[in-house]
Amino acid sequence: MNKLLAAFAIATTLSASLQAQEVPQLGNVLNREKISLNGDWNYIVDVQEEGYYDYRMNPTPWGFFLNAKPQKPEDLVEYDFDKAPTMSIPSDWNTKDEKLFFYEGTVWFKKSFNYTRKQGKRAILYFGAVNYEAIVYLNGKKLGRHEGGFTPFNYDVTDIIKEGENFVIVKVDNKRRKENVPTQIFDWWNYGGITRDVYLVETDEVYIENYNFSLKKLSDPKQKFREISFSANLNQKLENKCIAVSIPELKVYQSFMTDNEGKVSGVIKVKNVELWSPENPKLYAVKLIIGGAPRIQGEYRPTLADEIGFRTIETQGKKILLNGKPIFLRGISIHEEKPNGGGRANSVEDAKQLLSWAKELGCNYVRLAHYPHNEYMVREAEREGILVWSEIPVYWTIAWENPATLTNAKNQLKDMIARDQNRANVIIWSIANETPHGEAREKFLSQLSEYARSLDSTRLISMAMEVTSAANYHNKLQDNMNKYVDVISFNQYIGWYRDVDDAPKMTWEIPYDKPVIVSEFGGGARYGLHGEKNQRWTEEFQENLYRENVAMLDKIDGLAGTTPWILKDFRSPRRVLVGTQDYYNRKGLFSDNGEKKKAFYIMKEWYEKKKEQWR
Ligand code: GCB
Repeated sequence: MNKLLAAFAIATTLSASLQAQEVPQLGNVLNREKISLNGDWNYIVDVQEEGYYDYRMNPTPWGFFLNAKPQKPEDLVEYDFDKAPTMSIPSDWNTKDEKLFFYEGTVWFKKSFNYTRKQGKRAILYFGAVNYEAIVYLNGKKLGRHEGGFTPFNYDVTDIIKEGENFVIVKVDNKRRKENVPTQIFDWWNYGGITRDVYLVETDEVYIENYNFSLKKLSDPKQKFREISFSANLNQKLENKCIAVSIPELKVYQSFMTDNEGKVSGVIKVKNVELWSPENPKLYAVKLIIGGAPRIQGEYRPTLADEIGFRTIETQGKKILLNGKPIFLRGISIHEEKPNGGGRANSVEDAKQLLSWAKELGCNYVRLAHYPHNEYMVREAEREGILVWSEIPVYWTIAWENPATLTNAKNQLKDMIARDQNRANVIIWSIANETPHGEAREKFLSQLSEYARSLDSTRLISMAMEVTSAANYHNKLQDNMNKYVDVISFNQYIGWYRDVDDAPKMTWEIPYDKPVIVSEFGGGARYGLHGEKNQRWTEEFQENLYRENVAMLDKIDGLAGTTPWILKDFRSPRRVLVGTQDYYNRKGLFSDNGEKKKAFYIMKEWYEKKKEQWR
């Protein structure tokens, strides 16, 4: 046996006794004690997955995850992470390395770091998102595989992390596949990589995994106090542990005892609570304390802090009620792309810039399309009083009949909800976009919507549908999925993909007693290209399309909101028209460099009117 093989044998025997495991998502990671593993990671582009499969396509025990080094001069090791280039993480590889602009395949990433063990602490390796598939290793030991490019996942590595130097290796694969979620084709850039933050979270042995606060609807208008449902769970099934909730501004200090599942739930009564709304995005400082208040001054009690807003959301006939009052959602659709140029947005600054444009447009609401965006975006929107529609990438023609595809979609839904369940601004979970009618789709989506409701019964469920019949300028929405949603949403492209100049003639029939959101409309324009209003790609064409569309939307009965497509031009491999598109979908109200197109002002004016009408 050569030395490498011997080392591998020892490593595997040793590791057999040591455990690392995927654990349920940690809620509120941003406010936990943690070490950032962001920064420079070495990377190796591996087109044929040489680092994973041998030449017979069997997984190789000699994979790159070992981070092997030659031990003696004659040893053959055909890779070396330490000689490989570095990429700053989080990022997408497409805009970080020009050779990888169109790349779809495997890239290996490695980060070495020093760790000092702390008595009584657990170490949890957390990834905000990796697109699309991640296989993660710590010190050569596999932690697990995660699928889905926009949701967090984490592994408890307490037993295998070492004092001193450690290395994490991630095999990232963004190949598109028919059975994936999203499926093989979609109209946005398939940015690959470790696209969100990586942390080593340090928790206590017993910690709060996740928790939920939600304001109950008023049961009696004369009620003097409000009720907040609260629940939380520990990482272990420990009975009779105390979890206290403190909300000083509301004079709340309340203790709950865990059941034999390590869970607590109950009701907190509050007086004079200021409700969260776009006009007053009030957040309360909240603390969760394991063990309750220290009886002895200075005694350690594990504490998790958050800022929580309280509001209710519901529908009544064709109205959406926020805090019991009808609201019109003045929205805009947004892709998770940096405000200037392309590339995945991944920072607070990106979120602030994108949201400031939405605000300038007059928005109180955004559709975060077509997948869960990063947590900074949702939290920043919450601080700024912007409501959110959040969705999973069940987009176009998913493999409806494949059980693994449904499981994958459910996991993404569960993880999206787990992360953002305490954000007051998130009001709608959307489970699909523009999916083709048929029995298999109905079975799939009905299960998904029931699952969403079982995870969160306090928010609205929707999906972006399509107009199914349009004869003699009469548009009728007919979709069997109507019974599974609270809000009827649909995309329509009158004036762009169909019926140019016919918007004024259109009539609408949406035969459901539910609020209506037009989740997309719009058309393309190249910023700075001017001409007649009937000339495609000019700003004037887009401006006219918006003018006609908003006039038409005013005729839709039950219209409760709109999210035109889209805030900013975004990269898409489907948009190949040279000189005009250049791999950008040009439907933005802003160009890819953040310049306003003329249509922006049409939309802004209409939203000013809506604001007045719905005051
Ligand atoms: C749609 C899709 C969106 C596309 C858009 C377009 O209906 O939902 O993802 O980007 O149309 O520009 O065609």
